[in-house]
Amino acid sequence: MNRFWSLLFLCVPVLGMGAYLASYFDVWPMQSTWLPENVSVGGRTIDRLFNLIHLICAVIFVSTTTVLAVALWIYRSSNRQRASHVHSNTRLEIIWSIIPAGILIFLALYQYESWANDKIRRPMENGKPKPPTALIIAKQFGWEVYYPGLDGKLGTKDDIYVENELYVPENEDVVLQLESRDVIHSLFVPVLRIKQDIVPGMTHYCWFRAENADPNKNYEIACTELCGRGHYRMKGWLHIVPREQFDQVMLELGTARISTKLPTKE
Ligand SMILES: [Cu+2]
Repeated sequence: MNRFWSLLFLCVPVLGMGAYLASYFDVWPMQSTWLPENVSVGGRTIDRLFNLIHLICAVIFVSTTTVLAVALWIYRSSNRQRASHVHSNTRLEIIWSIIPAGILIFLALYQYESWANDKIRRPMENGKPKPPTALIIAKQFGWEVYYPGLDGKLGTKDDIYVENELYVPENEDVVLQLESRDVIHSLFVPVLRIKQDIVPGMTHYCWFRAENADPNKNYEIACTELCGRGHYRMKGWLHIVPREQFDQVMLELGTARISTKLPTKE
């Protein structure tokens, strides 16, 4: 019976590793459970970081649970060995403090550039921060999307307004201005590896450069902040299209503009 428990503990790293590898290599029964498709330049770095952190966790997880299973096997009660009580081991404590600290410091430095590019260094245009391609106002429960009209400026009368449909040009730096009408929401676009909280009263910016996207596909935009009863249906669609198509869509939306009966930005 004692062996049963050691083997049961050994199942944890074995099954855990099996699931991890099957998911990573897209093998049955874990197909399509790894990361969703990525269509952003910055997303490549984020995926690399994610995979690295996952690998470090996997190594630590497998080694600690294997040691546990082996200890259970060797020191099972039928061996009738008396347990020896050990009080503190300074060298061990120093080792298990230094290794995690080293890993954390390494990760902090390794991700530095990616964080700076995604959160701090906003794309520039003619020496100035690039103006937003669209303003997104989150509300219970949807996304109001505003594009600058012909004057190229947001917050003016000719703004183009659509609900839950975000069009962006491919292979260009895109800046989004994010605001909220009511409570805290969070813009999540899995294929762009973007997630940004939106706090009422604050203006946030996020940016990305989309590549290798399918112009005929609708990519999901979700809210990842539990923002009320209708949170589950707070969904929008991202369309990544070539520049000419983007201009065409803007022209069509501008012509069919219905902003007179819709709220303009206050
Ligand atoms: Cu929300």
